[in-house]
Amino acid sequence: MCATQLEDLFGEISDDESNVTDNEHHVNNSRSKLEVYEHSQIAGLWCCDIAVPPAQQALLEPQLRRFFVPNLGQNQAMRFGQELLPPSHECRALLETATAMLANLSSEVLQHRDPAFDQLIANHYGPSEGIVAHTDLPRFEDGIVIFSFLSTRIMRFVMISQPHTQIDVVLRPGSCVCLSGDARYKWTHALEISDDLEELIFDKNTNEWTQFPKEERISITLRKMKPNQIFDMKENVYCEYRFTIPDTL
Ligand SMILES: O=C(O)CCC(=O)C(=O)O
Repeated sequence: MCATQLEDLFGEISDDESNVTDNEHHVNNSRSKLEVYEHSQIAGLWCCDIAVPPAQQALLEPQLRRFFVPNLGQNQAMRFGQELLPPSHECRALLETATAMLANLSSEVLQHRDPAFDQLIANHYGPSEGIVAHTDLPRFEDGIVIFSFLSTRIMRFVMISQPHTQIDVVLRPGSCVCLSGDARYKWTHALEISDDLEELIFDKNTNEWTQFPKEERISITLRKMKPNQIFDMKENVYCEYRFTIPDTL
């Protein structure tokens, strides 16, 4: 997809690099004009701070909300196959952006896989909800893309071989991360589960800590199943680990 196509879908995409620190590995993804960089401390974690501009977030919100029935406690939805999202302009753009994130990865296989994604998980979080530390299941290929919507939350990455090495990554609405290689296999990721209604976030631009209210959040995670995976829906692996307090990290 070329820049003009993405701009047709998302409107003008800013090239402003003022929010960027020097030690991040930057790629100005020429295919998409998305400003994508590799996290300076977590190899294979590719970040895009403005993956979905605010106007598109507003258009997507009602479409994403249809995944959930909060009154019935249904806060997670899975989709498999070719039609992961509603067939709208905005959802098509979201999938195109996710595919463009794969273009940053060094593996040509991942860059060109087709379909790029055939599995989706939509998660809805209340302020005290989160997800315990985990790596995604081996049944999924490398190259996992997570979009964040509605509010800012911290995703904590912990290096499995050195559990004291913990890195907090700020996920703002409209941002997107792609987990590959080390980030996918050698680090766990988690969102804090606690009754605290605020989170402390370090702002790398001002070098100051800021308190953010924890609010409702929606995430969309896109993955590709490995071949020949028999997925037993009754197994419901994800629901087992959601919203429970982990013993230890
Ligand atoms: O909601 C998120 O941002 C992360 C979701 C996730 O890690 C998962 O569903 O496995």
